[in-house]
Amino acid sequence: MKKFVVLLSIFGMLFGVPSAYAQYGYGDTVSTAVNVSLGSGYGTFLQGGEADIFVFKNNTAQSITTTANLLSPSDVNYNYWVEVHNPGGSVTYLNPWDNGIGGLDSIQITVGPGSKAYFIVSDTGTLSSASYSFWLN
Ligand SMILES: [Ca+2]
Ligand SMILES: [Ca+2]
Repeated sequence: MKKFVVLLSIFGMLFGVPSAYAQYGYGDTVSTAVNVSLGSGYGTFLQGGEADIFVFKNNTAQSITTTANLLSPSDVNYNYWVEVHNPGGSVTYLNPWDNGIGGLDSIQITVGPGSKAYFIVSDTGTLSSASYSFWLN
């Protein structure tokens, strides 16, 4: 556990990410998605049979453009897709480019006023004992 904290701290220093911990069993559904804000993120573990869902809510009157980033642990490939839920009820789906094992998968998105962007993180069949990181910048 101590090692994990140190690694996270180093990561935070490298990327300027204010990291926090998601909890097991947390963010498993759209209704319990973990809030993320611009310039912040999470370092956490993926467990078997669960999803980790993050959400960015644009509560302003302006469109907001941000880049989402998922850094897989060095020994596995995790992926995510984006669902932008618009106030009118429509949903836009986006898939970041997959950079494979240990890769950084990033995508720039624009979230309109009142829209919510959900980020659904999943494994590709293999879980790691190491943490992954997800953040917006
Ligand atoms: Ca979860
Ligand atoms: Ca990936």
